[in-house]
Amino acid sequence: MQDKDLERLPEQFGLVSRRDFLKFCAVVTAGMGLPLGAAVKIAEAVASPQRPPVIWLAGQECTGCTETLLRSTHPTVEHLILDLISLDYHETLNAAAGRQVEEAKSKSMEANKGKFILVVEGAIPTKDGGIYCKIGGRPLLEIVRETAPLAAAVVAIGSCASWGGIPSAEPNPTGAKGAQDVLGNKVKVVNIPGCPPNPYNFLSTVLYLLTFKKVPELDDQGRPRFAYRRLIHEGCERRAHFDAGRFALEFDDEGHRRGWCLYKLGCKGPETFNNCPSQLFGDVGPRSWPVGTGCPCFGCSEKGVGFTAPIPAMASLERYTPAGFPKPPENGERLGGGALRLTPPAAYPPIEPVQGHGPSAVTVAVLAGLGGAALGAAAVTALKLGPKDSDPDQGPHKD
Ligand code: FSX
Ligand code: SF4
Ligand code: F3S
Repeated sequence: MQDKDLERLPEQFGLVSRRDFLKFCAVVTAGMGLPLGAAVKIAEAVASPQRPPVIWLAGQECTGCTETLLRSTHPTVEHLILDLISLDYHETLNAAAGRQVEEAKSKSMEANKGKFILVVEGAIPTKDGGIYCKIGGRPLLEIVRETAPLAAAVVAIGSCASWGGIPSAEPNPTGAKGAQDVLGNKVKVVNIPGCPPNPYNFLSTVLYLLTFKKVPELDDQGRPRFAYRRLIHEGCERRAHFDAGRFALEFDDEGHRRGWCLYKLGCKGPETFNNCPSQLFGDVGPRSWPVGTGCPCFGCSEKGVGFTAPIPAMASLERYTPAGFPKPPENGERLGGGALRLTPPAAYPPIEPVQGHGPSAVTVAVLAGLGGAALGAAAVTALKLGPKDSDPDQGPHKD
């Protein structure tokens, strides 16, 4: 970065110094896979006196998405967010309330038609005309459908807004859906799933929108590729234990205390796309993410996994990494050499050792009959000889 680049920028970005802000921009730039020179472009876009207006709508949610932005530090994401955008409407953060704030929203939408960013937080109930979530007496469904076409970009923050999240879990009594589902194909929504999502993924997306005036490259679920292109399992610090067959089998057992792989406790890292292992949470250093603290990933950001798959269920190992292979082959064949290998190398034992099926009850009965034993005794024998539960704790790599 040249000195002349620095001189073009203000010394302070709100409460954040120029030096800290540029460092932050360099990290964000690298995280998005952009060349380092883009950091200055981002900083310039943020320094622009024209702060883009943001309308932030909230539906069925726990406000964790807003909280995650407000609780970050180094540099304080909330200051950056609040300094670089003009937050014209946010039900949790607005000082005003009621009719006054609804009027302010209408005015901002009118004055900034085609220029504002619409952020949707929370799911949108669609059953019975959307009456299960009303703002200012009107269903959120109606408000989202009326606001989105006027926006320059629509960002769904959190799993609820991206694909329904918790409110859409079975039996989904309110018909909760994500923003893209209720808007159809006319409006493209950028999804930042996670419950809550990582604030840096949101901030990076906003910075990209502001700097390049277009949405970042998205995957087939509308997620920015820079944040969701890899499975958690690919970057997990416990991956070596998975490969070597070392698993925690119970919370607080020896394997758990030693930091072994959480797959057998239901970790959904092998089927969840997100950058949690590298982006981390809360700016408090290494291991500050669910698996790092000993808690299996439950797939909070992945549609069809989080709030859907049973928490103790073992994850499917059949996902493909999109790195180099955006989609698996149509015919269901396995991908070739470049595909991610989710199962351990052949040198190690398989995750679930192949078991013999054991003798069938009929075979045992015949054998028992031949030996002159009664059929009841044969059934008892069959139970004793039946397939054993695998006992992974006895694996060859237990030390
Ligand atoms: Fe959902 Fe966000 Fe989870 Fe909560 O608002 S993604 S329930 S963290 O807060 O929408
Ligand atoms: Fe990490 Fe979970 Fe994969 Fe184990 S299964 S390596 S804990 S992501
Ligand atoms: Fe969610 Fe799993 Fe990351 S539970 S926060 S996607 S580690």
